[in-house]
Amino acid sequence: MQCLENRRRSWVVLLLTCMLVGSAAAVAVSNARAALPDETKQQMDKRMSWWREGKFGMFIHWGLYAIPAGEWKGKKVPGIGEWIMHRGQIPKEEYAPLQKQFNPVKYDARQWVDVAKRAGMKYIVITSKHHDGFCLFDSKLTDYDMAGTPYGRDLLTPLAEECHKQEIEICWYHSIMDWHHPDAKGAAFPKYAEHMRGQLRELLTNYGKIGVLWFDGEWIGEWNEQQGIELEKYIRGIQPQLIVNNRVGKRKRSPGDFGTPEQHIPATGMPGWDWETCMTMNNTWGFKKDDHNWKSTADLIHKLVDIVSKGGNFLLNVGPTAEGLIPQPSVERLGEIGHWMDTNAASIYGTTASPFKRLGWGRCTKKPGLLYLHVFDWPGDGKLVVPGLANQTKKAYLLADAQTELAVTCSGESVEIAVPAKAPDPIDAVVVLEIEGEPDVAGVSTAQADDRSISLHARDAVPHGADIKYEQGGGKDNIGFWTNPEDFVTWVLRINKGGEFEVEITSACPDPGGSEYVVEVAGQKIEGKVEPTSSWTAFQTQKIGKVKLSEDRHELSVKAKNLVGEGVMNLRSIVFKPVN
Ligand code: FHN
Repeated sequence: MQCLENRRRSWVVLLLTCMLVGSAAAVAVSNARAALPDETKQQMDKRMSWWREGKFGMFIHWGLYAIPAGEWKGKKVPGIGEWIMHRGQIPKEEYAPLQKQFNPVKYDARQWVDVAKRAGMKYIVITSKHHDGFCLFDSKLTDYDMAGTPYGRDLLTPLAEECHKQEIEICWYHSIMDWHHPDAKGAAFPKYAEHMRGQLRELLTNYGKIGVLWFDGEWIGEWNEQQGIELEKYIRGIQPQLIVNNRVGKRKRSPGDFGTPEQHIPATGMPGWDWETCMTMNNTWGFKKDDHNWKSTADLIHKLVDIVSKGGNFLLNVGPTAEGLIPQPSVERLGEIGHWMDTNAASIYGTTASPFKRLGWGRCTKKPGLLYLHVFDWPGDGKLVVPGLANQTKKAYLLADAQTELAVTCSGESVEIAVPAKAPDPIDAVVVLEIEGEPDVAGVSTAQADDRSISLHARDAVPHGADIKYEQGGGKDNIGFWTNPEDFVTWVLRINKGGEFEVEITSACPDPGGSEYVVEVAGQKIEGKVEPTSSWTAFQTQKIGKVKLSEDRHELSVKAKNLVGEGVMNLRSIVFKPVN
């Protein structure tokens, strides 16, 4: 069954081809990481395959900071638990003796790996050394490690052994910044860098195959991109299959294999490159006894699905106690996520990003010939509407009940799936839609309202360029980071009732404003100049001209003619209001 008429489809295919060729070219230019000198794309794809397939990992922040657990000398220390030495302004000579108290007698690596595996996590990233410089392993290069604790044993060895046994990838977090080592700042830094390379050699030699080296603390002035490139080369010389995050450098597209947005999900993902959102389950990475602000299981599942639907991985954190226990609220949530994964793992592992810009009721992930429709808001009328899908559809069914086919019909340019009255899963029920060929989504950003007006919103736009992107939160809900006048943005709109329209633009731009731009649609151009407002979040609406639109699909572009100041503008929306 197919909903979109052939004529429209061929036009859409032509339009999309132009856009994809254009954007692919842009992506190819702007997203290519500095390829490793001796690695082809095929080799990198093979090296990244388990990580791209696995999607979901456990982050573990554990160390001496779990002992004070957010309190020092009877006073609560604000902020994230693993930063207590810094936030509490605790001198090294007062903090280091915590080593003599660290005795995680309840640590059970097998139980930790069981918890991760139960949740459906495919890899574990643990802090081998955080900013405080304390090593969770037995290092020959320092006494500030586990050998000097009452526990006396390397904590990473049993975890690595259990991960290898249970076929979970074991990965190391390692902080470049080090508050303890005497050479880790200023002119002595090269000496520290040599020490760090030595410890990385220990971590990549003594524990078997390692999946990822997850660097952090790269922001210090003593560290630069060239050092990152050299360090990446050094560690790959020890374990060539290693995957490395982009904090080996300065959190850019390279060096490193993947981007690391932290505590947030990029609104449109990070098209064209691998990326992983890392996130706490409460508000702290390292254990704090008074942080009970746990995210709900539903929220965590929605975050996992949202991330995967945008092409990313989810690294979800646990902060074990000083005794070696993963907090019970974390264990409970991970068990509930695992229960959801028992039914729905196929819609997560090995999937790729959604072909849809936005779905009002949820998200979509995909595999060849399969769309996994993640329904967060179950339709009350029993009709699940999939907008603008031009593919021939084969059949639909609940992932939880593949034996029962669901009726699929056309409704305008949308596919409608008849679903049960009650959601099979209150958090995220997955409907599978089998389609012919690659997803061919009409790419219509927005349709005409009943009053014939059309509102083009930033979240539905297609940004073109390395920096321009949709941003939200903190008063922003707009196309932003428009710092390169070569970058531009497009929408695709569908006009069912043609005519003449007045065009209004809503934007924000602090003084001086003044960048000039061109709005082009249906062969007509409107030139405009950005009016300054009081800030990047102080939006105002301006009438900028009139256009005539026929009943068809149209692509609209907004391009800068020049750049005055830091950015062209923050663009929130373009609205077409019918004239008379
Ligand atoms: O400063 C660290 C912080 O303690 C934590 O480890 C996070 C996790 O990604 N990384 C740094 C902040 O970006």
